[in-house]
Amino acid sequence: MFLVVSDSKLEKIVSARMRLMERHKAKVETTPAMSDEAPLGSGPQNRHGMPQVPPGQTIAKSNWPVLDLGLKPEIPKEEWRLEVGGACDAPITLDFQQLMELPQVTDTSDFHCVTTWSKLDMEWQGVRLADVLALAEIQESGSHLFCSAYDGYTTNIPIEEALKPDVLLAYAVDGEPLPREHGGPVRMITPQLYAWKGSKWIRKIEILTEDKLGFWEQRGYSNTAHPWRDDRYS
Ligand SMILES: Nc1nc2c(c(=O)[nH]1)N[C@H]1C(S)=C(S)[C@@H](COP(=O)(O)O)O[C@H]1N2
Ligand SMILES: [Mo]
Repeated sequence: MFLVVSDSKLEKIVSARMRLMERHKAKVETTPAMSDEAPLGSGPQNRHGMPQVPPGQTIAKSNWPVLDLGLKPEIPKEEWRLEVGGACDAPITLDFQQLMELPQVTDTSDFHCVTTWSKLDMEWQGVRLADVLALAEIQESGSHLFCSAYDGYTTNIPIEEALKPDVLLAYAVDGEPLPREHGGPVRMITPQLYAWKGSKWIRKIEILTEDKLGFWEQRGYSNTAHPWRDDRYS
């Protein structure tokens, strides 16, 4: 069940993002190169005395912005499924109950949106993606993940990023079930990469033997997406 966004709405969202991308490129051209001693860290303990937020980001203080393609699929948690397949020996489909039977973690991390806001110290509850990938028994040749969501969104990351311990399939934040507008019942988070790499309403993870670009990556967003390197667009 993939939803489809209306073309005009999608076009508006994409063109706003494209204008932001052009603005950023213009700014970078007139700015001296930034040094790259930044840690790839998440959570306060990993900021290593660096500024609180990566270059070009500002802290979203009170509310948590909602960013997506405009559809907010409503998936009762009883109906939510995550398929994991592709280059693995034990493809699986997990339901919510099965997700809850895996080792549970609570982890505090930061959330950086490429549109320049960050939320700090978010307390997530979920399951490490690494544990789910281990269950699926990734083959040696598996090098990238291609994630798809119930709203039709897609995004890709290399396995090395996917295995980082703060990459979660999250179902609760700050002690509350993850609200639908933020990707509930279950979303992925990638605290060490810009937040677009984490699918809300995650539905499917394909393990690939070569990289394949997702929605924003096809539209000029950086494939690597490291916030501390101001690595926004390719
Ligand atoms: N399924 C889906 N996941 C998505 C998106 C989307 O449009 N659809 N947008 C991404 C972007 S650009 C960001 S910044 C974060 C925003 O998450 P939030 O709305 O909970 O703040 O979700 C990411 N994951
Ligand atoms: Mo974003």
